[in-house]
Amino acid sequence: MENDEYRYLFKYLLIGDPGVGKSNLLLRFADDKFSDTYIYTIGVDFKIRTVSIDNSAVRLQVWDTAGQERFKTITSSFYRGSHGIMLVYDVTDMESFRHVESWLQEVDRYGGKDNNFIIVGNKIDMTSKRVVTYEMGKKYAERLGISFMETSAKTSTNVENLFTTMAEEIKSKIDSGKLDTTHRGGKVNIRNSSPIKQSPWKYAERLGISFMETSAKTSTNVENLFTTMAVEIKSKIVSGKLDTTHRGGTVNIHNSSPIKQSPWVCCA
Ligand SMILES: Nc1nc2c(ncn2[C@@H]2O[C@H](COP(=O)(O)OP(=O)(O)O)[C@@H](O)[C@H]2O)c(=O)[nH]1
Ligand SMILES: [Mg+2]
Repeated sequence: MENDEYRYLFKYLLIGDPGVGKSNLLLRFADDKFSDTYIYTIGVDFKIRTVSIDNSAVRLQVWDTAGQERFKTITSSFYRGSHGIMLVYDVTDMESFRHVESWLQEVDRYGGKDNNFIIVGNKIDMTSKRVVTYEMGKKYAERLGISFMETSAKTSTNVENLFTTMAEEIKSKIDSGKLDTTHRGGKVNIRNSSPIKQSPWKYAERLGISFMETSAKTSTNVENLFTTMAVEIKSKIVSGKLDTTHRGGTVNIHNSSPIKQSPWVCCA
């Protein structure tokens, strides 16, 4: 299902150490591809795929991050507006499993607590190199009350399941009123300010225009503002709604003859 009609839009984040397979999980899910080499993600990037959950179209906007090299530079704005976080480790790399805890602390610090979580042990196809057993991962997640799944981006094992299970969990929370998503994607949280009145949202909504409040001084929502706009533009391009063939370069003056004099010399 790749049409543009969708009832739900969920923002997922993929986090975890470098090399655990975050980008490949996303590549497998979004494009059904796998890359044998490390995929270089600069900062953050995302892909979109629409899936069907209980006969409802759910658009998943999945954000991929670069790991360690960006560790601690991923800020609250990245977590803001997200619904689900996939914390990935590599079952052949004990260190990446140990780091799950620091990633959870990191998420906590930046206010990503409201998210649905799942801990993901990836690369289970590499059976002879496995050092983190299923039981270790399962027990750890259970103790924290977090969902757990093992995957292989290479063989596709559980990848579809991973993304749709999380969507099911989020959707059922929304449907049962446990999760308010009204203002997700542009959630404003300005310290010491009085609650935002409904009106600006309503006004923008009535016009069908996106809306966000910011503070350049405190950085509130600034990152979010620019990336949300990028998301919207990119998804329009990806879905073919926006033709960018001639953007940014080609000049096309109807019925004009070629410029005869130097365009720089004018009006002397
Ligand atoms: N065998 C195997 N290799 C994988 C799997 N997922 C990723 N890799 C490999 O692990 C390396 C890092 O993958 P990448 O997706 O770039 O990791 P990221 O840094 O977490 O985004 C690459 O060489 C991938 O081919 C998997 O499920 N099985
Ligand atoms: Mg990556």
